[in-house]
Amino acid sequence: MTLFDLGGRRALVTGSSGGIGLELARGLARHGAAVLINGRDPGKVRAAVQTLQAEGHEARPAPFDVTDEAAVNTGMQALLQDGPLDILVNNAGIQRRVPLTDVTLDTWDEVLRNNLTSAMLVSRAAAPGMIAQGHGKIICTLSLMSELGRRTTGPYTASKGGLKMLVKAMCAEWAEHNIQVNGIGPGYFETDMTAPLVQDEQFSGWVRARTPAGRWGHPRELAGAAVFLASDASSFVNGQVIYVDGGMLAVL
Ligand code: GCO
Ligand code: CA
Repeated sequence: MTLFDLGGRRALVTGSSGGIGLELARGLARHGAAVLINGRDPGKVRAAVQTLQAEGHEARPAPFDVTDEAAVNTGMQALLQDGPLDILVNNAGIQRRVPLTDVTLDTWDEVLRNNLTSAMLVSRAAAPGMIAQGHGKIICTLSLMSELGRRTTGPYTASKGGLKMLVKAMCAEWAEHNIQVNGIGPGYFETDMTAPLVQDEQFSGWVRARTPAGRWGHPRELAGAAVFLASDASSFVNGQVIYVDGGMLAVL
């Protein structure tokens, strides 16, 4: 039994029917966790579960809309029938690139609900069970935009900055119950969310030049930080962020 062993642990990863979320779920499952796959689209959730099961992992569907309070409470009550969660990864998020002078209130609300409010709703539902069992792990997917702004990403940047502070707020209230709450901050990774940027040769070239590692990250390179923060190896790490960005935030 290594420090990183997640055998016997149940992990919910929100927004995990694809992209970074699916890679995080795969990483936790590879270290023994039983993973619950979440997304708004039941079909995509089922497909992701089948993919992970075909790889020999323990995966089950938990489709519900993390932006809708009633859906979260219903969905969480259903999965909590089988007992408290050991691990929650608040990964769900969207990107809407628009100059702040053009942003509509609907778009602003949509981004904040998906990226920030969802984490509060799901964590608020998961925490009582974690408190009762005397342990829990909550991990939030942050971003470079938890630290730095970039033109046309105002709503997303504000949401990811807020999410970093929600990590610290949850740490403040739940650390005494042996719940560790931390963040993972991805740099530029090739996913559906960043596809338009990867295909833009000028932007992609900028990312490669601005990243000390000289390349885009691969989503599988995020799993290690998630396994560390989900395991006993991080039992005294709380309110922190691990940036997985090829050095981008460290170097001008
Ligand atoms: C953008 C990208 C970034 C990445 C990621 C970086 O428009 O610059 O979408 O926001 O998605 O969040 O950490
Ligand atoms: Ca348990």
